[in-house]
This record gives sequence, structure tokens and C-alpha cells, in this order.
Amino acid sequence: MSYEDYPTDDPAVVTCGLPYANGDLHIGHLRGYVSADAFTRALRKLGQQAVYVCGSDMHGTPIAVEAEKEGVSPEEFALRHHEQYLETFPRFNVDFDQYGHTHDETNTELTKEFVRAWEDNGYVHEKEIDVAYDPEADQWLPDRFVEGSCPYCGEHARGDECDEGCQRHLEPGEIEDPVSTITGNPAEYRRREHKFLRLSALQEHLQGFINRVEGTSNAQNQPREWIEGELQDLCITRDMDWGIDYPGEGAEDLVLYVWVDAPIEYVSATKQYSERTDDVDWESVWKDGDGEIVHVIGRDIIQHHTVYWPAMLEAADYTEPRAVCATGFVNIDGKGLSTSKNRAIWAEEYLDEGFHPDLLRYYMTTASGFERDVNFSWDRFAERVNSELADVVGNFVYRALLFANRNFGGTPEASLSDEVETEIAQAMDDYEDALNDYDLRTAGERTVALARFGNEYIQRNEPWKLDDEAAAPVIRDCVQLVKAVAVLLHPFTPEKAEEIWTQLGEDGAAADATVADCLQEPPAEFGEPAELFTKVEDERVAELDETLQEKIEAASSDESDDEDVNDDPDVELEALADDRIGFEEFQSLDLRVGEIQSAEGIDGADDLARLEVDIGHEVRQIVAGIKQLHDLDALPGTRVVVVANLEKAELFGVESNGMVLAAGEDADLLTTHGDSVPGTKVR
Ligand code: B3M
Ligand code: ZN
Repeated sequence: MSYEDYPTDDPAVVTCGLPYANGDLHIGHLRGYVSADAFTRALRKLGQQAVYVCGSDMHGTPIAVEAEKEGVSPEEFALRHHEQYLETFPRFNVDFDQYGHTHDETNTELTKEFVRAWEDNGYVHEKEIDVAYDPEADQWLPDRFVEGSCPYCGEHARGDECDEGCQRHLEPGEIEDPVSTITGNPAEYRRREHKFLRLSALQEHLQGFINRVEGTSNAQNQPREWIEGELQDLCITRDMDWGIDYPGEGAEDLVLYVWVDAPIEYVSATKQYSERTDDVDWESVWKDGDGEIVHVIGRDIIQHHTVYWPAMLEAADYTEPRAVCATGFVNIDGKGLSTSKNRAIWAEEYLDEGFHPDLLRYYMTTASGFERDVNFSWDRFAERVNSELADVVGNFVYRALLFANRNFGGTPEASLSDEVETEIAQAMDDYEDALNDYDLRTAGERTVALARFGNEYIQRNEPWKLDDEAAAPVIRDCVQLVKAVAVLLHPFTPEKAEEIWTQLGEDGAAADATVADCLQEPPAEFGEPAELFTKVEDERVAELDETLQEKIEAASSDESDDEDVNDDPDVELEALADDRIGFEEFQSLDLRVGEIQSAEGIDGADDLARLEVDIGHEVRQIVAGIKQLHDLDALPGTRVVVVANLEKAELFGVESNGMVLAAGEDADLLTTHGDSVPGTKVR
């Protein structure tokens, strides 16, 4: 089945993974919320009705553990953070149509309805399982109250997720060598009855779903191995007080697992929006499939959104999402963002530096689109603001509007040239295609390319050398280009686009303009423009870098640094080979530049990782013995050298279609020095 292109006649409901209401927001969070916000706005540009809904995730141990540390009730703790998010999001122009929370009445009731429907449809069963227990604290230890090692990859894992290793969801009782996070004592496993959702009965449905779902390739591909193997039923209850009470029989002292009520908030928020506005009929979207449901999430919760969530929906007779877009991670100066190491840029901190929110929005959405990892550095931030926003967009808009205002008091009377009309029409088409591919990055780049064209156009035609009559058509073209840039740029930098709109003397808002307006005539009169962007100076970058380094050092001064630098001078070098080979023999190797797209450990194999490597012509699955030697999460985006014509092999049941070159015992990956694109032949 394939979906109709956007814009469709049904409303789109775009959601973003709910933030746990347990801390401050940083750019790692903002990346997701801003991307989904930009995507919603961009859909509207195509003429698609689109609403953007979300809410705070109030339940579960991520809240309970932190509230306990502070000695306040989970409710008070979560509500405080929820209120803070309500203030912070709009400051980044993240404009939710509805932002609720999972503890509100709508979600509590709807969650109970879901569970009752699962029971009625025969999807719930009860089973006795091992649950971690702390005898000293005399308490059950759900999720983050227990830590230990992951049974799949052996990494340190906490509660219900292997967040430092293979990223798998862990069921109660699965974690090995459990330790209580309350007392630090080893935990015991005790038998206990819990409720389960029969995922095993939904396997076929899920296999169909994964072939239908649109979105980013990581979300379409990663789940395949999970749903091809035998599906474990999902434990949907927990021994806790904080959460939504289990509504059915025989579980009065249990609450629902946080991952039950959290995604249901997507539906609840849509319902609240429907009740408030009448714009969208939430039931026809969520139950009848008359809507385009798009989930934007972090790539660490792909399993929840492509396996558990579609199963939960199907078991309650709801429809399935059209698309799942999973964002990559955010790195700071090339290293993983870490709140514990304070290697992070906090939302407040960014604004306190006095930067406009749209600059960060632009950086986060166009550097990476949804899927790629974003590497943030102040240096790159300055470079992109200066060379793209200021030099290309800002410069073109200012030059064009200033000339138009000074010489003509607005848009000169002349007709639009074929060249410019074609260029704008092409940009509109490309933009629409990119959004239909969920490719936010290309949509952004295409917009900047249009402004770049504008700069070249004005430069090539030199209107300042012409008299007014001859200059009029050139400037007419330029003003049209400015208008098109304002429309297309709006999803990425909404406030800046509104500024352009006002400078153009347009009525109404850039927010309400659609791509079709790119070719509508701009106003005959407008005033003198003002510069849109201020450049970030080198000294400022140096100061910002220093501040970042200082806070990272301050955070690490009380922790020993366990990242040891390998500068061992005693490596024993292997002897050089005696036998020479001919050039032809060398040439028989088809060596290519590749880019790692994903990397994950192979279950049961100590050293092996499964890589997906883009080699230009295709994406190859390659097995490499690097599992213990690299931080697999940090690998996506890394350029490598691939032996593309090596015979296929099977390792641990996984096919390896090529080999990645690496040096020495540490499997130091060979990478490229310049910018050779994937697929480039290595000679
Ligand atoms: N609250 C945050 C996370 O695991 C979690 C998302 C829920 S989405 C329904 O990224
Ligand atoms: Zn693991």
C-alpha cells in the first residue's frame, strides 16, 4: 500500500515524543520538537491541514526516582517541570496546537478505555514472573529502581532499557545481577503476577505495518529483526503507586507501565484539540484512518513506536500511524551530548547568550533533517549563521528590498521574467517532493539555494548600472524571489520569515502563506528594509567555547575521567610483507568510501557489530568485529573505507556484504581526510 502524496484531504496530526517532566530542556530535546514543528509548518505550506500535538510524560520511574531524590511528591515534581516546558517551547517558536500531559483526566480516562478494549478483545493475559525486590527497603523495584547488566549485550543497563548498550527495551526480570538503586544492595527476584499485552498475537499485523509505514529509513528498517523473531508479550503493569491505576480485575495494587499511557497522550491531545476547536475530528483520524498521523521521535525509542505502539492501537481497534520519523543523536563538539558531564547546551543558556531562537532552529533542522546525527559546535553555528543566513538569505533580502524601496517605493511595475518564474516554480516542486520524502534538510537547503540564486541574479544583472526603466524588471524579479524565500523559509525560521513578510508590506502573516503564494504578486509599496541577521564574531565563538569547556571541566572534576587516551608507544609492529603484488592485483579490489548509517551489536556475539553502510550505489549490511572497541552509537555519520567486492559471508547468522577497513588491535577505522562522497572509488 502506498499513501497519497501530501497535501491530502484529511488532516495531518504530527506528534513529537513526549518529554519526561523531570528536568531542564537542552538542545538534544529541542532538535526533535523543532524538527516536528518545522515539518508541521512545512506541511501547511503545501496546503495540508496539519496540527501539532504533544504533552509532558508525567509517570513512570523517570519521574518517581527524581522526585524521591528531591523529597517531593511525583505529582508536584512533574507538574513543575510541565509548567516550565509550557514556557520554554514557545520561546523557540515551537508552537503546539495542543500540549497536554499524561496525568490529566483526558489521558487517564482514555488510557483506561484502551486497556478495557484490549481485555475485551482478548489481548490481555496474566502471568507470574520474576520481579526485582529490595528486602531492606521492603519494596518492589520497577524499571529505574533497578540496575544491572543487559542480558543481550552485557552492557550496564538500567531498569527497562539498555540505554548504554544495545538500546533494547528490557522486560521486568530480564536484567542480570540486579542491584537496587534505593539501597545499593543486590536485589532479589521474587515471583509476582503481572498483566501482559499479547504482542505474539499481533505479529502478522506488525509485519504488515512495517512494510506500510513511511518516514525515515532507520524507523522502517531497525524493527525488522525484532518483529521477525518471536515476539515477547509486553508487561503492562508495575508495582508502584505513581501512575494510572490498572482498570481491570485482579490488579488493584498495580499501575500501568508508563509506556502504556505515554503514547496514548498523542490521541488524548488530539481529542482535547478537537473538543477545543472543532477543527479536527479526533475519532475519524485515530479510529477510522481519515488522517495522516506522523510521529517524530528519538531513534532510541523506535521499538516503542514501531512495535509496541502499533500493537496497542490495533488491539484497541484504532488505526496505525502513516509515518515514523526517528531523529539521530546530538553531539557537542563531536562527542555525545551528556547531561551528567554537562556537555550540553541548555535551552535557557542559549537564549541567555542573546541569540535569536530561529538561528538554532535553522541549524538543528537543516544540518541534519530528521535522521542524521547533528554535531553542534559554536564554531559551526557561527559559520552557518554567517555564511548561510547572513551572507546568503539576509544579504539578498536586504539588497533587493533596499533597491526596490529606494528606486521604486516598492515592487516596480514590470512583469516577472520566465527565468525567475521557472526557478521559483522548480523550488516549489523540489520543496514539495522533499517533504513527501520526510526530508526536511533538502527542503531547507532548497530554500537557501533560491536565495543564493537571487544573489547571483542581482549580481549578474547589475541593476545599479541601469536606468530605472531597465532596472525595473530585474528588481521585480528580485522582489518575487524575496517573497518566495520568505514563504519557504518560514517553517525553519518563523519569526525571521515574518520580518521579511512585514518588510515586503504584505498583509496577513507568512505563517498563513502557502507555496502557491511564492508566485503571487508582491505589494506595490513598502518601506525601507532592515538587516535580518547579525553575524557571530570569532571572539564570541572563542568565549562561548571557553564557557562550554569550563562547565564540562567543572562537572568532571569530581568524577574520574575514564576515557583513557591510547598513546601507548610500545605497540609491536608486524613485519612488512616480503611479497610484492602488481598494480592490477591491487586494482582488483573495489575499495569505496562509505558512510556508516547505523551500528548495533549482534546478540550473542561478543565482538561483532552489524553496520549499515551507505556506499553511494546502495546501503550495505556489513558485519565488523568492533563491538567492544567502539562506541557504536557514535559511529553513524563516520566515513569509512569499504572493500565492496569481497565475497559475502555469514557471521553469527548475519550476512556480511563487504568489509570495513580498520587498523590494528583497536580496529581503528580508516576514514577520509576530505569530503569524498559515499561511493567514491579509493585508488
Ligand atoms: N517520555 C522520552 C523518551 O524515552 C519518553 C517518550 C515517550 S513518547 C510516547 O525519549
Ligand atoms: Zn543491551
